[in-house]
Amino acid sequence: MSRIVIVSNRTPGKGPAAGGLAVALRKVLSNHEGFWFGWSGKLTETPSSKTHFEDIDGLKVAQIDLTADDHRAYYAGFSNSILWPSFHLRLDLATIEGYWYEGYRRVNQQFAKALMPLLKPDDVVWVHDYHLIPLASELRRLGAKNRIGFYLHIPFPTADALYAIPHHGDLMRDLSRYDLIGMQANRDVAAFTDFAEHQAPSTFATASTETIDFSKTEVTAFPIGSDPEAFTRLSTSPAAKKMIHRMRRALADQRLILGVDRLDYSKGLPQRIEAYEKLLANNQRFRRNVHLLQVAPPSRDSIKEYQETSDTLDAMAGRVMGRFAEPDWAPLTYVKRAYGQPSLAGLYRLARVGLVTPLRDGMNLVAHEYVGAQDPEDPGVLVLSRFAGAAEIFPEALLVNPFDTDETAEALRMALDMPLEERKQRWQALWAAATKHNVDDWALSFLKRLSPGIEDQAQVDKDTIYMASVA
Ligand code: ADQ
Repeated sequence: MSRIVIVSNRTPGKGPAAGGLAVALRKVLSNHEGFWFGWSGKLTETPSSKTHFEDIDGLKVAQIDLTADDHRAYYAGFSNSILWPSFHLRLDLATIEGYWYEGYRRVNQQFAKALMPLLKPDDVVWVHDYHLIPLASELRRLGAKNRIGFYLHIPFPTADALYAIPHHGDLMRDLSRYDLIGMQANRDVAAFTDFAEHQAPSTFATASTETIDFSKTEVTAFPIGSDPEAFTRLSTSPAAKKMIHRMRRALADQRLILGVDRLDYSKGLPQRIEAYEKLLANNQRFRRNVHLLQVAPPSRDSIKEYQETSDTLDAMAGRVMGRFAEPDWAPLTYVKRAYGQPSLAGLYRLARVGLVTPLRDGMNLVAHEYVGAQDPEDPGVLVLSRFAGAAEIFPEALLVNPFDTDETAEALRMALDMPLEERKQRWQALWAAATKHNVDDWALSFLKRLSPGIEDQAQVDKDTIYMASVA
């Protein structure tokens, strides 16, 4: 029976998994033989070829350490200062340092060298995200004949943004060494296909580029989701109720508009605050009876562009406070710490408006989680960027162009004024889409496409569980 090997930049840690994705992938590995491979989180002075094995609550994990220099070039450098901004179409925020690519390549080679001896010939390997694009090439170079799949958790760039990435030809050739590539949305498959079909040579290429053969690689959208039923349960858990109680005491009869994001320039936070400012400026009647809560814990804060986004947000939140606050009313709260899923579920459930307005995003799981946590008898309204992958499956949200803050302000007004019947109708459609695209089915459908034998295994697992439960 094939084993499943999941590879990602970081492996899950001890304690409860932080997100639906980690939970779903852990579930895959509890139903199948296999292990999770990735970086340990430890930095060493000199390169080490040792792999550490650990059993974390029944999950088999294999980890390697990286040197601080390699990690900087691979993670903060090439992955998050070149690939992340370019894939999100923020070329203005990309910083290009030539040597980062060498570090990125070296780390992928180190991953391959450590993983290769652990692989059996019929193992199915599932690689996650932009940090590890070259991994299949490096494994194949060492002789791997396994089925290898790649899932991209961020959007795929348009061709001209792709051409701005150093070594984009190598990266695309690397992608052609996978058997299956999963994208977040149809939009991303279209962008990939556009490159694959035209393959215009880079303006800066010194030699004419050889056409890349994508004929052995299947590229398909596998829209990721959350576990909406788990969020329904979480939203009435004791921790959620405690959060709701705390918030109700603070809000009294103010309606809550909620944003929940990692602090990242792709999430459109300054534009969101500007839209809220316009809502208050244009509609005096909302003053004193709405409140915006933005939860945005810092991420990747060693990167300058992330610090600048944080400073911009501080200044904007201060401006809105200065313009509208009264001694007994604050228009917004901006919280820079992360909350666990039960507390988040409480906030989602309480919020009349879920404001999810990234400038560009893969899927965006906060949108799914917000839908999952609503009270079916009194659901809130999702205001969603049309540039999030989620817009493809949630047309019943109020879709906005996040760059147009007048439009977002108007959507906020509509959401706050929306009658209960319309809120229910829209939410029912969103709920149906969120459950259809749940994260467990997402993981299985990717694996079944990568290796059709997996389906039988899943069925065997279900039968075994059934037989065990009736025995
Ligand atoms: P992220 O950019 O991290 O994910 P998102 O999908 O919105 O963004 O959230 C991922 C998880 O982080 C969710 O479970 C959410 O609850 C949690 N999270 C976000 N903000 C939080 C906060 N302030 N406090 C606590 N938890 C928070 C990337 C891509 C997405 C893609 C996912 C999965 O950017 O587009 O959908 O991976 O593929």
